[in-house]
Amino acid sequence: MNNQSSPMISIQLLNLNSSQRGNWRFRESPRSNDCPAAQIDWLPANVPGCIHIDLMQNNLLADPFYASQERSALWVDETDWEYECQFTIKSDEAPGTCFLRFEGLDTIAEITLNGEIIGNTDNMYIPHEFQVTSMLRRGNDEAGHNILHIKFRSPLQAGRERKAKWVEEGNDASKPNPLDWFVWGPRSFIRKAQYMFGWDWGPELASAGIWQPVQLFSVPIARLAGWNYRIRTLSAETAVVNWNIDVERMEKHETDPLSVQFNLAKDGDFFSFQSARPLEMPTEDTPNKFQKLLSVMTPDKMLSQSVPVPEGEGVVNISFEITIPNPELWWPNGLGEQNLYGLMFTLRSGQVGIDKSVGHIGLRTIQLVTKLEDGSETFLFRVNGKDVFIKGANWIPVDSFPARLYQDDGFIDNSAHQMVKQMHLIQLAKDAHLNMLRIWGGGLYESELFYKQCDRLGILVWQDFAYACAYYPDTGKYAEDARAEALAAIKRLRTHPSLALWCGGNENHQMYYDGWGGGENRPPRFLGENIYHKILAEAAAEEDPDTPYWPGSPYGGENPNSPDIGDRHDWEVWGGREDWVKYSSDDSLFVSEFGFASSCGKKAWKSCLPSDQMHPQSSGVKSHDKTRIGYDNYLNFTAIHFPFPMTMENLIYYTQLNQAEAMQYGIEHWRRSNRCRGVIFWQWDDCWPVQSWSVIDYAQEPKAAYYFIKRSYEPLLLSLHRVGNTIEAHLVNELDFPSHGTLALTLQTFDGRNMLQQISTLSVPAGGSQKAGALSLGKTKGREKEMFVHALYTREQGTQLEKFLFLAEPKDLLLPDPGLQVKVEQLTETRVEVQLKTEKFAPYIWLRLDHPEKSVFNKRELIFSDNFFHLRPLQEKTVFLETNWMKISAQQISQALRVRSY
Ligand code: BMA
Repeated sequence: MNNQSSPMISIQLLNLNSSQRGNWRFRESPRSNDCPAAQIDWLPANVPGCIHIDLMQNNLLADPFYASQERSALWVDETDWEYECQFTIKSDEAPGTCFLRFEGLDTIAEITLNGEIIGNTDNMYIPHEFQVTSMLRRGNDEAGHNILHIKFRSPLQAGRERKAKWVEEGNDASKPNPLDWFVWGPRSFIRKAQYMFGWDWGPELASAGIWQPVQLFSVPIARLAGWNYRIRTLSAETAVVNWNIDVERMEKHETDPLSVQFNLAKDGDFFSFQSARPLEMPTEDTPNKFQKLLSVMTPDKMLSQSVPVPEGEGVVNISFEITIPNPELWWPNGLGEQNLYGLMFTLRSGQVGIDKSVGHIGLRTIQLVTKLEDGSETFLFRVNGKDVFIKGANWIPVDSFPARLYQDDGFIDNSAHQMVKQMHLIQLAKDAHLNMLRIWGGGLYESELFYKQCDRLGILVWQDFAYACAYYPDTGKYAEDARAEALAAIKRLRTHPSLALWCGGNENHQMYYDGWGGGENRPPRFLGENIYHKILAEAAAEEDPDTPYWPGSPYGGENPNSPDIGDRHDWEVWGGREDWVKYSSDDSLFVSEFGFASSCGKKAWKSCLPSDQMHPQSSGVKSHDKTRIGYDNYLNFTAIHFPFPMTMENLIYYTQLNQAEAMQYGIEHWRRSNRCRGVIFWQWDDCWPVQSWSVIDYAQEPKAAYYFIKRSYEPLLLSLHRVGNTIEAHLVNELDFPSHGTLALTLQTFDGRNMLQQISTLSVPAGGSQKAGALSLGKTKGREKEMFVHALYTREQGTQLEKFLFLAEPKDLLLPDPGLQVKVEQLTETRVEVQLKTEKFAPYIWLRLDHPEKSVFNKRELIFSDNFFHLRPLQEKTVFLETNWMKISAQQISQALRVRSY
């Protein structure tokens, strides 16, 4: 939307966020006449924002992320809050029909404009729009003074009241169950991000507020109300695409002559942020940039069409077909290019543009195959007709306060900003060879930029609907609300080529089947079933029939977590108290969750702990472990393989190494199998500083597991595995062409003596996984603690892959002093290399920068090109540090660099 063509007939936007026209304040809500005086009276507020952020900024709440302060924030969620904004509209502003639009309100709110109630909202995930033309005051000075007021109910109290009412009304309900606080608590009754009520990696900060932008806009004649497309046929020669565009005509403009100009341009993916700054938000100016781009496009790269808008009341629909010659397909990361076509729609009244919308599409097909040709079960994603082994991660929201994503602090250069962080985290996923992120059902439907970044980088999105680990009321108004939410989410996200799957939610089927909290306490029926099997399934089939739908995760078979049908979550390891070596007996068709927890890095710890609490047994450290398994159990898992961590540094190092080994062990087991069609580990990121299953912590520091996973997700994987007294080497080739080369398998002592070596030549077909060699361990003769197995695969082209395997637990290895030498060299102003050389075996080399608090080294850009790796005797290795703009010097890096080898 913009007002550049003609202020009289085009859309006019009045931004009501704090940074613009809105003058916002908040207070504690006087509950009733008995309690007229609120404790906290009007104070300045942020919009977008939330109550916790506002209380912190007004020094009324200590940061709940810090030490154990989360516990003293509960009162905030037991309170009702009010927000108010005063703004002026001049006489000549906002002509035509006026709308007040809230992109996101969290959650149960009553909205009043100039004393009149304009609506009640009850869903955090969907935008709310109100026609307010006659309620607005216009005029210069006082006459144009408006007051917008929003009252938010305490989500905890409202949830409890709704639950009581549901039961009173005689509905099916959960029987009293010791786990009711989680599976049948207030969150089941409020359509608000479920993790905000507390999770096994997140604090209980339910919060409330105006978490996304607020806009007032006026539409004189008509507006673009939405667009969609369906690919009818896709071949090497042509793509036939059907378009649907909705135009909303305002009252008295039912017959105005209008048209939509449609432009589609190959390479027009201006959202690929090709600017001096790597990450740029689309701005009001974006359509102009697109226009410029169109003007230099050659006709063979551009398609244009002008389509008349039918007469009618309200929303009218235009549909037409376009044939794109020589289509360039969109592929997931690792399988080809992410070709995008840029789009622009211009709504015209006569010759004057009155509204514009820009976007992009990708040409691809996607299928979820659940039966193979021979009738056997599978769970397989097929993109453009090609089978894809999924290498994924589960995604949780990047902050406990999701409003932080939308706060406008001029964030382009601010690497700590949550939207930039989101973009960066997806880039790291691409770098680590991921091809899918599963947006887990206890979180959000993510920001627009999230999906654009996934489109651009080839990351398929498995989108859960927002239901997780609970029974949900699923009839009457709850059913209607579930449908409205599903339609809004589907209509917003369906145009993204990255969108691969709609899924009913997380672990709800499994919870009912397993009878969490005691099987005898199961409710009389599966509460929520109507949502997953009818409402969501129907909404997806109606509005996005080309994207597959799956009722839940895990799902399939009588036991929804069966290894033989559908997808499976492996929590026998960790949750079921099994150690990670148990992954080797899991022969699932598709593993959509599995993981092992570890400590966050030092930077994250420093952000939330006073220095006297920086030890593994401090109350602050323990309150940043939510894993619900017991802190001792968590550390004892690590102690199976690594020394028990007694210092903070060892807590970080050993728990992270243990997690890294766990993830490598599981991923490579499933990649070697010819049965499993994908792995999505738990979990990619964190929402606060915490010890969790994440592989990148809240401070954006990749853990050891990040580097291990990156190696295990390589398209050509060399994997070592011990079976009894034999070490097997496997090659898994996901490339489009066969791999030929030589494999050297060596048994060597840590001080460099070769005990045994086998060399073989190999040829692994495209898409194949095969056993490439084996080494019998007869020679170790009880000296397993002194030696290791090394595999080196040298491809015909000369590039090499290597892998190591220990024959004893890392904690028991008898390691000589490695004699590690380190040298730092300046390559360019923004690139420095660290050269490493070792005399004897150097395991688990950890590079980090220890630096003062406010140093430039805090920038997330400074990530080592490799880390947490082994060096065999006499091996040399170079690791890079590179930034895209910030100057770094070898001298600074040398001073800050700490190198540790186990
Ligand atoms: C699964 C997830 C999450 C949880 C994780 C770790 O159950 O779906 O609910 O955080 O495991 O326990």
